[in-house]
Amino acid sequence: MAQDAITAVINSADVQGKYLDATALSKLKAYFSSGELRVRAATTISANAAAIVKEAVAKSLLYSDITRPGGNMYTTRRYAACIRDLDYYLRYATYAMLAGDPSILDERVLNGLKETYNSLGVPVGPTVQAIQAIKEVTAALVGADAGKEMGTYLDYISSGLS
Ligand SMILES: CCC1=C(C)/C(=C/C2=NC(=C\c3[nH]c(/C=C4\NC(=O)[C@H](C)[C@H]4CC)c(C)c3CCC(=O)O)/C(CCC(=O)O)=C2C)NC1=O
Repeated sequence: MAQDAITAVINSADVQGKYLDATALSKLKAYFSSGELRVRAATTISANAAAIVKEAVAKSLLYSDITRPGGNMYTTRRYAACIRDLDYYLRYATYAMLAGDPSILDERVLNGLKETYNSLGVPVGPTVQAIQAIKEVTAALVGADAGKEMGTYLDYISSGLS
């Protein structure tokens, strides 16, 4: 089950049958105090999602061999599938950023993804490059603090694919 920063600390205290300790409480405090930042970043990202992906693709994949005959992004169908995948990564990273927890990424994005990519010949290296470009474009848009937070979850997807 996907969880969030709150259920994560509660579950781990409950396993021990204890109240939240100082570490758990300070984790929660950090999560609550960054709440407005998270919501503001999510609002900006959702209003600019298509532009973020487009700019990230321009920075990373466009005009490379991958978009030419023989490349995995060649043909409109595959190009569109790639853009759609990047859109998923941005959207689910935004959910995880709001939740303050990466488990939703394991559950809904990374589960079986590597196998799917391998069987379709979708190259992981360029996919990770595009995700890293999304990270840069997003940080430029939402600012350093929220950008760093988003970066955590975009990196989580990158490592899950590699
Ligand atoms: C929400 C969770 C979720 C994810 C993550 C997801 C990914 C996903 N990407 C796919 C395909 C694909 N993914 C790509 C992506 C790329 N090719 C490249 O060269 C680029 C580097 C890269 C974009 C960055 C392409 C081109 C295909 C189509 C491959 C094919 O059918 O030949 C497929 C196979 C089925 C399909 O074509 O729709 C899945 C399941 N689906 C999901 O439901």
